[in-house]
Amino acid sequence: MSIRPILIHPDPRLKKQCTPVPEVTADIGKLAEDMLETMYDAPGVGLAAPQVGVNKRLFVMDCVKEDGAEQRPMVLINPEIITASEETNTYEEGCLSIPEQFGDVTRPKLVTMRWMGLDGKTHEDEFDELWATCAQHELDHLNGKLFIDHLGSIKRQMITRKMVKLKRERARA
Ligand code: K2U
Ligand code: ZN
Repeated sequence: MSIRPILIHPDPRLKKQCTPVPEVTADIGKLAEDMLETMYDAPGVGLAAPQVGVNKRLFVMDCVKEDGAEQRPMVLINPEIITASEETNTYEEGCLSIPEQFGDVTRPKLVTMRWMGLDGKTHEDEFDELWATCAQHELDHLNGKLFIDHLGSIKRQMITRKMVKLKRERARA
């Protein structure tokens, strides 16, 4: 397992539409394993493949329940939303590719998703609360969309300017 570098916005690789995964190979398994290790190290509750520079349609997540229930790492390949509730939830989102910046994003409170698992089989499950927010946030990543794209243009531009400055400082370090 290895921890991979996480791309920081602005980066064209974070804006690309990702390509479907035709089959689960050993490389996909290794990528998923590395993504989980990278996510836990960050730390985060989700991570999408384009965030580690791989424009394929898969993400990982592990939104441990507040009651501290056991960890449930999930790998979702070629995920799609099949139903979404009318009812919405607003959550102050962040992103590992946009460090220390936050903004309120409103999304459907409940989503039912279908995906291919590492077992190559089709899975379906309903997600609520943080899991629903996280799954939609990660699916946005696979479509080249960031949470700041749901914010007003002034706040989006302010955050982007801060990230440009951060990347310039990191390059000098
Ligand atoms: O895709 C990512 O950058 C991972 C995000 C996923 C996420 C964003 C907003 C809301 C839920 C999930 C990171 O996990 S951000 C860190 C974090 C940690 C705990 C709770 C929420 C966000
Ligand atoms: Zn993100």
